[in-house]
Amino acid sequence: MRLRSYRNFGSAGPEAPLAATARCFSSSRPRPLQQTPSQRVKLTSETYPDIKRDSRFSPLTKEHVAYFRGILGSDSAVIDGVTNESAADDIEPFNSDWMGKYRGQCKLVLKPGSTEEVSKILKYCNDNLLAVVPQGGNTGLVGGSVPVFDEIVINLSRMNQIVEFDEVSGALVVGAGCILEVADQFLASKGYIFPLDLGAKGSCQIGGNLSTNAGGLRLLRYGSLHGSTLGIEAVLADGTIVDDLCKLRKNNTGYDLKQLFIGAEGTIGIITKASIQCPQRSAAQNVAFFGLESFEKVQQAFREAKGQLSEILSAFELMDESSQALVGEVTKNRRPLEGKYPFYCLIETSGSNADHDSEKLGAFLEDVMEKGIVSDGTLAQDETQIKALWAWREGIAEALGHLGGVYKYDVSIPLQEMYQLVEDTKARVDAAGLLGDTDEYPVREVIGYGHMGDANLHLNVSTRRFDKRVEQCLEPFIYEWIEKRQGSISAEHGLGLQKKNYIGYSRNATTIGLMKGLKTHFDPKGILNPYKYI
Ligand code: FAD
Ligand code: 2HG
Ligand code: ZN
Repeated sequence: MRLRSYRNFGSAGPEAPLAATARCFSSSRPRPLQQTPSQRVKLTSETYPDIKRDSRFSPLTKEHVAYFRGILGSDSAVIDGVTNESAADDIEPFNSDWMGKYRGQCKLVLKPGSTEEVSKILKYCNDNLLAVVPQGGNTGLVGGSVPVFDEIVINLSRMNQIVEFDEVSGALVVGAGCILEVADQFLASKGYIFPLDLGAKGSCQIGGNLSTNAGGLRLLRYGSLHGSTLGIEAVLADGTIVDDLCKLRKNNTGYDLKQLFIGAEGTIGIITKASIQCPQRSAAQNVAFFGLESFEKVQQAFREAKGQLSEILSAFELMDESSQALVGEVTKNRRPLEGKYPFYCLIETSGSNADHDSEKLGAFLEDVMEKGIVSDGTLAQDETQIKALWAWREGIAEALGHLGGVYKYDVSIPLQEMYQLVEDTKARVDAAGLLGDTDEYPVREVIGYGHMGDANLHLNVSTRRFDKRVEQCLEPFIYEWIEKRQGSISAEHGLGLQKKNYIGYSRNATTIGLMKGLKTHFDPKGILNPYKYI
C-alpha cells in the first residue's frame, strides 16, 4: 500500500469527483487482536486490595468439576485447574483482560455448546453458590470480562453458529459466541451489513457486543444495538431460559425485556442467542481524512458534513495529533497527510448511488477547503486505501496497547467541551510531575480521539507502566469533570470493575436504586459477575 497514491487535495483543491468504491470485506479472514502476555499483569486483588472476596461463595472442589464434566463431556469444553495444576497456563488468557490491567484467579473455564448446557451450569452454580463470569471475546475495556477472584469463567465461544438469516427482512439469528467479523462477512455475501463495526471485530462476539451495548464506528448511521436488536435468548442465574428471540421489527406486547440484557454486562443473565435487524450493505463507499487547525474547526466541519452529506454520512471520527503520532511510531506506516495538524477527522460516506455520492462528497470537500475549515486532506481511491485510512483511526487502541499500560476513559460530553477534557487532564498530569519523555515519568502522553458524531471522547492516558500515582491523579478528577458538564462517565464501554464505584457521577440515587432492585430480582444470590457494575 502506497499512501502516495492517495489524492491529496490540500493545495490544489479537490479534483474531479472520485470513483466510488464498493465495500466488501468478505474475502479476508477475521483478524483476532493480540492480548498482553498475562504473566506481566498484576492480580486485580493486589492492585485493588479494598475489594474482598465474598465469603458466601463456595470454593471450587473436584466434585463440582466432576459435575460440569458430566454436563459438558468433551475435555476441550472444560479447562480444569482445580484438579490439574498443569492447566494453569491454559487458563491464564481467560483470567486477564485485553489491556493487561486486570487479572483474576479463576481455576475453571467452562465452554458450553448449547443453551441447555448454559442452563444446567447456571442452575448448579446458583444452587451451590458458585460465582461466574460470562465471557465472550474478552476484548472489553472496563475489566468486566475477567474474574476478580476464583469465579468460574463461562466462555461462549463454542456457541458461534449463524442460526438463520432472512434475506428478505434482513433478520439475522446468531449464537452469542459468533465473532462479529464472521457475522459481518456472512452478511456481506448476502448483500447485507452488521449494524455495528469496531476495531475489535475480529475477536469480539455478538453476545459480548450486546452485553456491553457496544457503540463503535457507525452508530451515527445505524443507531445503537438497543434499536437494531429484535430479540434475545438468555439464561437467568437460576437456569431459567428466557426465549424472547423475536424476529419482527414491531412487537409492543408488554415490557421490552430484551432491552434489559443489552448493556447489562452479564450481571442479570447470559445471552445465548440474538436476532438482529441488519441493513442492506451500501453499494458505494468513500473515505476522506482531513487535517484541521483547531477543535473549533472540527466542530464546523462536523456541522457542514451533517448538512451537506446528510443521508450518506456514515462515520465522523476524531483523532488528535498525539494519537496519530503514536500509531505512526508503533506501525511505522507513512502518515496519510504530509503536514502535521492538531486534529484529524475521518469521514465516511455510504450510499446506493456512486455518482450521486461522489458528487456530494466532492462538493463538500471543495466547500470546506474554500471556507478554510479544513487545511489538508486525502481521499481513498480504492478499497485498500479505505482500509488503510481506517487503520489510522481503528488502530489507535491496539497501537497504544503495545506501548505500555493505558488508563482509558470513555465519556460523553456536550461537543463544545469535548476536547477540553484532554487538555485539562494533560495539564493536571503534567503539574503532578508524572508526564515526561524519559523512563522516570510514568506517563508518556495524554491522547484524545473518538466518535465525534456521537459526542463520545476516548481519553487515553498512555503510560510506560500502570502506576497508582497516575490513577489517583486521574480519578475521581475526570469523573467530577464529567459530572459538572452533565456528561456520561461511560459512553459505550460500560461500567465493569473500573467504574462500579463511580456510577453516581452520571446516575442519580433513584435510578441506581431501581438498577439495584433489578439486579436482585434477576440474580438474588448475586452469582453473576460479582464485584462489578453496580
Ligand atoms: P467480553 O469482553 O468478553 O465481555 C464484555 C462484558 O460482557 C463482560 O462484562 C462480560 O461478562 C459480558 N458478556 C460477554 N458475553 C456475554 C454473554 N453472552 N452474555 C452475557 N454477558 C456477556 N467498544 C465500543 O463500544 N466501541 C468501539 O469502537 C470499541 N472498539 C474497541 C476496539 C478495541 C481494539 C478493543 C480491544 C475493544 C473495543 N471496544 C469497543 C470494547 C468492547 O466492548 C467491545 O470490543 C465488545 O463489545 C466486547 O465484546 P466481547 O465479546 O469481547 O465481550
Ligand atoms: C475505539 O473507538 C474504541 O477505538 C476503543 O472504543 C477506545 O481504547 C479506547 O479508549
Ligand atoms: Zn469507541
